[in-house]
Formats: sequence, structure tokens, C-alpha cells
Amino acid sequence: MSDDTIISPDTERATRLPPNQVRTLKWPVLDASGPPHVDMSTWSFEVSGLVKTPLRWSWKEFQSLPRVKVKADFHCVTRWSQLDNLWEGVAATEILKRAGVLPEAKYVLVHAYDEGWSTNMPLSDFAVEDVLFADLHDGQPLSLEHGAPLRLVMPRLYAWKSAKWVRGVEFLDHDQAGYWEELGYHMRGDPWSEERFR
Ligand SMILES: Nc1nc2c(c(=O)[nH]1)N[C@H]1C(S)=C(S)[C@@H](COP(=O)(O)O)O[C@H]1N2
Ligand SMILES: [Mo]
Repeated sequence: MSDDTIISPDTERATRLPPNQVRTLKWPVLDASGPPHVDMSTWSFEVSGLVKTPLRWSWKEFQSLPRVKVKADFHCVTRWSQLDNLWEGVAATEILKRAGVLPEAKYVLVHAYDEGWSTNMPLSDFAVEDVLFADLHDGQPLSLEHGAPLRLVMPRLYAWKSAKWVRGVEFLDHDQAGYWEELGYHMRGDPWSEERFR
């Protein structure tokens, strides 16, 4: 692993597994309704809401952004954890820098290509250096079922916050419940304090 890899701080805890999690060696697939059809010729990533500069990138444009590598663990609320993932893609901080988030923005709503699916989190959880929009996992392109072409990775929150098939992020002054959050999942989802439901 090269030295420029960002190490997610939770991977350096003496106890790697959050409470009531079990380690898995085979990466499960979990989602509400399966992969959407994503057409790469019309794919775009949109940054909207409370920003100075709303942005929209095509796949080709998105590929030209500066890239990072992040080593991180992945904890699903259904109690499996997959340790030591190497993700590659574009850092959330890079997107924040380019869009110029306004001071009123306090929350993020992440939109995905599977119809009606979204997830929310505080901006303070999104704006940390180990959050990224990834297209590679352990050196391989993401598979469709794991979120290709691009997924969000939020290493410090439960895995349902790591939106697959992302199509954009919206910055808000209020916390707006996404798909699972509407159904009772936690607005934040910190695995270390077991913020599973609300
Ligand atoms: N767009 C989208 N992203 C999603 C979901 C979904 O239904 N749609 N499910 C979430 C849930 S509940 C989990 S646990 C993780 C699982 O990621 P994986 O299938 O790559 O393991 O994806 C999350 N991202
Ligand atoms: Mo999940």
C-alpha cells in the first residue's frame, strides 16, 4: 500500500469491530431494489442546494478530478463488518472545495439512480478526509451490485449511508430523511454508539 493512502481512523482502534458486529470475509450485497439501469453516455454527478457554484460532471469530466485512496472498514447495520477495504475515487472534501458550500449548509442528502432512494447525514460527518466517491475497490472496478459506476463511502457510519449508484449530493440547512431513515433508521448512524434506529 503506498504512503499516500488515507487511513480511516477507525481501522486503528484496538477493537476493530463496533458493538454487536461480526466479521465477514465475503462481501454481501444489500440494497432496497437491486441495481438500476445506468447509461454511461448520460450519467452525471450533480452538486446542488446551498453551494456557491452548483456543479454537474459527465463521467469523463468526473474521471479527470484529483483522486485519493482510502483504507477503511465497512459496517452494515445488519451486523456484518468487512475490514480493510481499499477504496479509490474522489474525496468528498474535493467536491466541497469545488462547489463552495455556504455557511447555512448543515446537512447532506445523497441521491442515487435507483428510483426514490436517498440517504442523509450531517455535513460534519461528510466533510472528513476518509469520505469518498469510489469507483474502485481493492484495485478492481466496482461491480454493478456494489454500486458501479460510482458509490459514496462513509467509513465512520453504518453502510447504508454509503449510497450506491450515486447521482449527486444536495446541501441543506435541515436534516431531510432518506429512504431507510424514513422507515425508521437513524438520521446519523454511528456504529460505535449503535445508532441503528430512531
Ligand atoms: N442507491 C442505494 N445505495 C445503497 C442501498 C440502496 O438500496 N440503494 N442500500 C444501502 C445498504 S442498506 C447497505 S448495507 C449498503 C450495502 O452495500 P453493498 O451491497 O456494497 O455491501 O449499501 C447501501 N447503499
Ligand atoms: Mo444495510
